[in-house]
Amino acid sequence: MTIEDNSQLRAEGSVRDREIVAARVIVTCPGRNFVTLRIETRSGVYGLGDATLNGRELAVASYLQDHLIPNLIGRDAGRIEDIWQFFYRGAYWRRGPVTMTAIAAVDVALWDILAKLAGMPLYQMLGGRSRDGVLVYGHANGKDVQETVDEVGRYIEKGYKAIRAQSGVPGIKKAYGVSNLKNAYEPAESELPLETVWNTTKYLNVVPQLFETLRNAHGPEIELLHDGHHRMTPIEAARLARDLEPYRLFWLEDATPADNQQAFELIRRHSITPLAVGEVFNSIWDAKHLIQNQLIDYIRTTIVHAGGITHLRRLADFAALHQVRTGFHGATDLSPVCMGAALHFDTWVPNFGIQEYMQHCKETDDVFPHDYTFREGRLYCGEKPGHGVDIDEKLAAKYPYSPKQLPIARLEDGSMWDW
Ligand code: KDG
Ligand code: MG
Repeated sequence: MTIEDNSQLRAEGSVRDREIVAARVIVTCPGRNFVTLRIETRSGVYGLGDATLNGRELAVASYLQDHLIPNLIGRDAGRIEDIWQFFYRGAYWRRGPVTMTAIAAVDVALWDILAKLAGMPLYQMLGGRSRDGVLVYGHANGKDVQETVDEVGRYIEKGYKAIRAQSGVPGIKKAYGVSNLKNAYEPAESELPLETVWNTTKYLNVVPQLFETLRNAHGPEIELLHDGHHRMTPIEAARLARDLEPYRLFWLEDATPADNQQAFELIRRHSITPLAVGEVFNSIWDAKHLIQNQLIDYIRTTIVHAGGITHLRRLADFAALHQVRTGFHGATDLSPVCMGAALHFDTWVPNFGIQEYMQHCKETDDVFPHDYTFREGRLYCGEKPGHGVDIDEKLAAKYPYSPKQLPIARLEDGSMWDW
């Protein structure tokens, strides 16, 4: 047999090994709901993708089960780009959070398979390390300014170098980002949406006070972040961004809804506080004007909600051309599978900014064994082939789905507002 014959046989063998023979959706609730896609190849090597869309989990599960999985069987798992294009470009109905979350789950599972077959950690497949560890920010909150300041102190003691601070607001019963007990903040807490009441004037009176007290208490070095969670109008957001300038925030997030990307021009005109947005975006088109016009400094869109690694890579490269850095969403409603994939991406991406890190509860960590670790304010992805996150299906089966939706917000006169 010639060398050519031999390599032809090897290539055919690899394609046979990579053939997708099965795929299934696993829905579980170890502390909160998660949807996971598992794709298996003829070789027995399998990959996992996160498909969790908070409060809309079963819509994505159905999109996968009823529409994508039947198209996957028999395909070559190594044709990641073509499969992505098949599901995105091939579908007449494009984009939207449900579609793009389902495509992301497929894409991440395929990257996981490819890296496992290559025997390499995923970051290596993307182009290798750009950094040793990934700077993360934790979540501190309290019922008032002093409690929040104390909580930030506790995060500093735990080694965090960047901390998001959210405080309760006098006159608002349930301010965004503030937990009831000492547990991590978990907004999807009831089967039908909890109705909360919002007042921007009251909020705007507290936030500058919070950051003045934080800087006085904890000094100039710690990186401080804040999430406006889409509540302000553009001119209110501009005012807050300007009021916060003396306290040098790392970023002000979701200052105003970005459905109209031009809205950020007004904030930019008035302030030099860095801006972050995009956790609810699901494609590069949601961010095009914002990035091209340098209206933001950080793009929050992450792997699970925007078409996976294949699409995020394009978004990050486009952002790099305009000095916009990544700052991936990493709340607890994104599963450890998403976190694992995100950390490999963060380890590679040249224009990395920061990664959000809200720790999962023990039940979640037990269902999703993973090899990423936290040390001195940074997360480190592991060296196992793939993205390094697995699922214990027997344990997952002990936590049945529990329907929960995110809250809604109304103004004091009853009008609907952005939550
Ligand atoms: O599902 C919604 C949460 O992920 C979101 O409210 C968390 O805004 C958030 C953040 O910045 O983590
Ligand atoms: Mg946010």
